[in-house]
Amino acid sequence: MIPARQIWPEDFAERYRRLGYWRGETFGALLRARAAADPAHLAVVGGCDRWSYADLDARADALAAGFLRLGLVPGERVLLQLGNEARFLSLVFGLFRAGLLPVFALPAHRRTEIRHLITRAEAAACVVRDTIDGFDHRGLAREMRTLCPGLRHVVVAGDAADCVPLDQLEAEAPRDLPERSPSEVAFLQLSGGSTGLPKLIPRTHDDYIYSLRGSAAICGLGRDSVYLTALPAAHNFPMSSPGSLGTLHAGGTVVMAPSASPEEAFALIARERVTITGLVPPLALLWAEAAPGLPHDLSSLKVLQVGGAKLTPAMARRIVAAFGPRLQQVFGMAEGLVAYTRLDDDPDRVLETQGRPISPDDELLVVDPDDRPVPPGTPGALLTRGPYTIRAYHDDDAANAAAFTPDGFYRTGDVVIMRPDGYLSVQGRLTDRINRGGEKFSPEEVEDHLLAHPQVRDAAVVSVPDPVWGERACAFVLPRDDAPTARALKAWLTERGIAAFKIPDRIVFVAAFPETAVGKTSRRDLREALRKSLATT
Ligand code: OOB
Repeated sequence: MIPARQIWPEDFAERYRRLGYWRGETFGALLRARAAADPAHLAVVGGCDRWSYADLDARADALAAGFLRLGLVPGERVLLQLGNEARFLSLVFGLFRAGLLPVFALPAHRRTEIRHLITRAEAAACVVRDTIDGFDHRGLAREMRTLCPGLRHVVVAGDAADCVPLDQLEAEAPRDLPERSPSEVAFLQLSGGSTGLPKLIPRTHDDYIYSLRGSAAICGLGRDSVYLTALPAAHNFPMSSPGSLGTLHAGGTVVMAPSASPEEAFALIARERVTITGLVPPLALLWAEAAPGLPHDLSSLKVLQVGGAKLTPAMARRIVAAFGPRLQQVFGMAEGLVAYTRLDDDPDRVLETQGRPISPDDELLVVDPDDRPVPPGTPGALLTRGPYTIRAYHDDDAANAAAFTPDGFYRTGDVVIMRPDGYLSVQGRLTDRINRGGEKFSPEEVEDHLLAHPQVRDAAVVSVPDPVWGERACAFVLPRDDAPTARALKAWLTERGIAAFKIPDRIVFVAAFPETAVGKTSRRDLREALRKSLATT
């Protein structure tokens, strides 16, 4: 097994410690301290579960013992695929305490993604909810047992059938466990994927806890804060910006929303007096449209965060019109860097920018294609390094060579303008990665699946602008003699076992690719020409 590591050069690590960013705290100790200080305070609400800090702490202890009893050893990886439920948090802390590394799959992931993640992470176990929204995750996990020989245990929340019931692990008596090291990797998060399937992002206790502390302070979180997890709990934004973990860090309450529909989420906001939540732009627009027509009292909501994809000023105005001046823009990435507009920023910054970074020690460079800084106010590629931005992906030399400069800056792939006041305005991206309302994937991946279809001669997947989603995917398909139907191709992609958000919204059959692209070898140029052809039709 390849150990998961994240290494900053010693002089940087020393500086981050000296400046008090890395305080030598672990997740296990963090929860223990909160539970000791405020045992009866409500930590998590999810479905029928209402757990105090003492409950969450005890459940994490039992789970840590339960996983070790299964025979897992510290350092091993455990894939999680759960809905938004209280158990997500007891599992995460249980794994942290046992020194096992969660790998954060999304509920939308299917066979292709899950197999890739288990294989790349060398996961020894997975924990899944039996079914989510009618999809049988237990069945998928069982299939993985035969496909991935290293996967020794399938643990199921709910109806476990022949798998290990999560209840069994929760019933384990706690045992004394060695404290983990704060500089070790706590978990593997997923990248938004520039090419191919998601890369694995090793984050340490020290670096991630710093980002939680910084985020919680920027968002004004404290004991009385109530955070609603409306986006998938495993995503980095609702987990840490400040998200569920930032809220627990601040001693507040996390409410897990099983659905982000306005009806259900608004009812939870009203019932639990939610003070803050984070949404992607299409969801924020949906909420803004629904709010006037629904009776719920949303007055407790002090901060409405929007991030994950670009929020245009016009969209931002619509959200402010519906929810009042409590909008906060968040621009971040699972690799590290997170920028926020501040709660006391003037409307210009809140509507027009994607904020400024958490840390004074976040180094940001805006550069031209030769990595030379561009003049202020000019768009350029954003490079960053800092106390909570990774220096390497897990076990991926080729990706690391492409994604990091020799002096350790992460190439975000985002094109930004840095304003004189230090605030960022996101302009677009360097790569062809598609961002469909915050859900990212690479066109290559979908093209490969299309090309595997016997009636497809060639295919190119491009992003097209969309007023709600920001971007949607359109597939241009050059069929063989007997062209398939669009419906058949979409069904094919579903059968290939990929997340539904990757299935192109539109499929256009063409007899030839555009003249301008003929002879061009780069897929990027071809996609660009096709995108243009769509704009002129
Ligand atoms: C968040 O994380 P990821 O890893 O799913 O995606 C990161 C990418 C960024 O590189 C950028 O391309 C895009 O998502 N993005 C935005 C954005 N926020 C993220 N693009 C434009 N405007 C924004 N506000 O998406 C994420 C992680 C932590 C906090 C917030 C978002």
